[in-house]
Amino acid sequence: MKKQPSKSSKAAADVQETKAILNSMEAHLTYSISKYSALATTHDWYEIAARTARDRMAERWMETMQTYYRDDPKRVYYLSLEFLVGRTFSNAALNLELHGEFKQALHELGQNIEAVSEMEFDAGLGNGGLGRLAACFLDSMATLELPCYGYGIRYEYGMFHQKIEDGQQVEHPDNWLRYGNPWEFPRPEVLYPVKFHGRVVQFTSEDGTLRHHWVDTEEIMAMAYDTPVPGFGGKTVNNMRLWAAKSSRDFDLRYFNQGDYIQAVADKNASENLSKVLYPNDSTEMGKELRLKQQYFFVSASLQDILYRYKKHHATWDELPNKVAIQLNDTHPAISIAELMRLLVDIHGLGWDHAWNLTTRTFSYTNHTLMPEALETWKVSLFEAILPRHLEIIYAINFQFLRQVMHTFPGDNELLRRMSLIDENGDRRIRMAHLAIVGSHTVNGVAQLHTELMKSTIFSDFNRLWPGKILNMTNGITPRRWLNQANPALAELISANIGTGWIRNLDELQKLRALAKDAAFRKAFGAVKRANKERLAAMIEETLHIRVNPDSLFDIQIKRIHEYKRQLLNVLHVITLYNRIRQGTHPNTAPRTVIIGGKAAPGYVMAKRIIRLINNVAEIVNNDPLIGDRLKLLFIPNYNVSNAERIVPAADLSEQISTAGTEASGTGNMKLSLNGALTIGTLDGANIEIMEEVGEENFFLFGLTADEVARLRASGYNPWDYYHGNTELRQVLDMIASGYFSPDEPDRFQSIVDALLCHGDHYLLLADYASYVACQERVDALYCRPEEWLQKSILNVAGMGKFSSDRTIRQYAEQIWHVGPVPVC
Ligand code: 26V
Repeated sequence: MKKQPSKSSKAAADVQETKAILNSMEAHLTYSISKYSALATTHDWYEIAARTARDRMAERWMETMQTYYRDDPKRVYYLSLEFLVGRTFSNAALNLELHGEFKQALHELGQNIEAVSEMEFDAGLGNGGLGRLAACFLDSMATLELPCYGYGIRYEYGMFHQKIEDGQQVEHPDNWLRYGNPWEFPRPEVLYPVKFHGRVVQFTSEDGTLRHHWVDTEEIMAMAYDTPVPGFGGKTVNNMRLWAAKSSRDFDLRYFNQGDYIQAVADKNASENLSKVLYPNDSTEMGKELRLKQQYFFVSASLQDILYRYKKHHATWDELPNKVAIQLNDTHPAISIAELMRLLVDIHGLGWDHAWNLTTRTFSYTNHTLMPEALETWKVSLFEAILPRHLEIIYAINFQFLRQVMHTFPGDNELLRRMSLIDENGDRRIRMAHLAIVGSHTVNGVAQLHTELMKSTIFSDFNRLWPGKILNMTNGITPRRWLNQANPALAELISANIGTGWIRNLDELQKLRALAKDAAFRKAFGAVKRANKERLAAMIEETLHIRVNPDSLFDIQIKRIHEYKRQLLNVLHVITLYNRIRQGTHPNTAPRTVIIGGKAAPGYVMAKRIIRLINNVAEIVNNDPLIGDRLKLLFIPNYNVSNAERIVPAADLSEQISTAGTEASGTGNMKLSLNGALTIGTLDGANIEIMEEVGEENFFLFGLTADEVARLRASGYNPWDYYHGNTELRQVLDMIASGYFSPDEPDRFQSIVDALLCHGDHYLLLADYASYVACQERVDALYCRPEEWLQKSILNVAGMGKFSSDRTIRQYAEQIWHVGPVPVC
């Protein structure tokens, strides 16, 4: 094992820098907080440290913006309803390569950097994978020096705070701005009006063309809040611009002069509700008016801002696609396509065909799910009431599009019905995915399998019409947050052995392959994992008052709770182990700690029931004297980005067990493997590519393939066959149904068993059960051979180079956006 001093070595703080940081912090104590240090709370110290870090980004941020303004490169706008950023302080300090200095300066002030960092509220402005991906992308775009902007909504309340009461999820509001947010810069002067409702009047202009006016509208103002996004090394600092709704009443004195002052102020609050809360749903479309208004609100403000910036440099619109690339993060911002058409045609007077040409060369769209129930549609009637002009524009786009389909595939009315932007079955609905595809030049999936399935199933007609339009961009994660920040001890060990190049170029982790054979390295690697497990055990003891054994196998499933992700299959395995231990049929293998974390959408009854089942099973298992330390089951409440940073580094086993063909990519799978967990997984999403990279021998594969799933479903799947054919499975299901885990209410979980046995087991848990349990036996056996386990664990880390979001973003930049780095000088 080589030892080599590393630049990022957190121990070696630069004395000069430390002094400067110390001075800034003392100045902020006086001038920002105005307290004597004896009175300053830990939260005050956080505020002081954050402002000091922010000051260090400000100059580069301004220089970055100035460079973009001066050079006018093609810019990328990432439009997303969600940015799941988490905490910023440690990330900023690390990306500025000043973490050691902050730690030392805080130490000299009598503060501990970890305790100070913990004061920060997560910016939980997202549900799960899609929102976190957007945050990883911002980090990579800045690190790669790309001229990119994130646009979204500044929700006053982010993802709800999950508490577990009586085993059940209870949602509490996430008032994350309660103590202010030192990272954001309000821009009260960056303000755009956004219209809703009203009606459309047609008129003929002087040159004889038919024009449209959208009149009698209600207006809400969008105000910008900017947050700096530092790349690693801190040279480029990009901007994330989030919009907050402000009442237009504030800007229009007439309302206050008309007499009903109280009503005027009350109305003002109503319009400001628009950016109040994030919709905590990521599975089923709910078609709510407020959600549609949120989408249009942020789309309209963002497009006005983008066009304003374009206009500063250009007299005509012809260069728009050469200067502006807009990425639609799922269909949530897809109304952009109709809005850009409206702005170009109605406001700026371009002809329809010209505007359509510019629009379709500007947009590209990422799909994140194949689940039919998550594909967005809007009732035509609702849409018409809120955005009447956009509905007309969508009809016009559809008319032209269907004419093209008809021309290419004459006489196929069924095809027209399937491809139309309007679903005419039942209540008429607008298919936002179809609008996004038709209005974009490129569409992408987020993992190879997902992209292939998009092409062969949900979007097969579009793939036939426009072969080559659908590309794959396999997801990635930022190694800055998910290794350098979350797992400082492992980052340190890796840097000491292969240098720090991996932070920018994750492929360098390959160099660890040789070290997997090095006993001394393995020992050091094992010690890091062990320390991370102790840290997590301490957190668990503090929050759940349960003591777990850090020597046990930490078996971890952290993600949103959803039937397709099959947390229930995990529970079936836990109960199987429980029975085996009690019956004395479990070989005397490694003790296990099964940890599950995740939020259920508040209205998703089955997901909430599964959480309750996990907690009820945990109650029985954890308190059974026959089980002792051999098995523990824990549900970690309020899984979020900062909890993930604690949990991920401590994992031995990563559960990626979705029904093949359902998980578009997964990114938690990447985070866990990057931190040395071995994966037990199906051939689904990015698991397939992870297995290719780390080697089949270092991956626990089980279950049906996506093809087999499709065939089994088509041939008439009968869950009862598996129930009758497997004694252990039958015992497990009977226990759940009989109330073994809910003695106070024996039929509490009947509906869960019914979903499996009587309602078709849509996600084929029973079909995969035997294969899963057998695979878990292989996991157990390997865990009892620690040297081999460690070797495979190291090989997992070594194989993760591909899954850096830097690679993903480079592919988007080259193949979709056609932009290159713009170094800031
Ligand atoms: C859908 C909906 C539906 C209606 C209401 C609000 C709402 C909000 C978000 C979503 C998106 C669900 C799609 C999603 O999060 N997909 C995940 O994307 C990850 C990043 O590409 C990917 O790794 C996960 O596999 C995929 O489930």
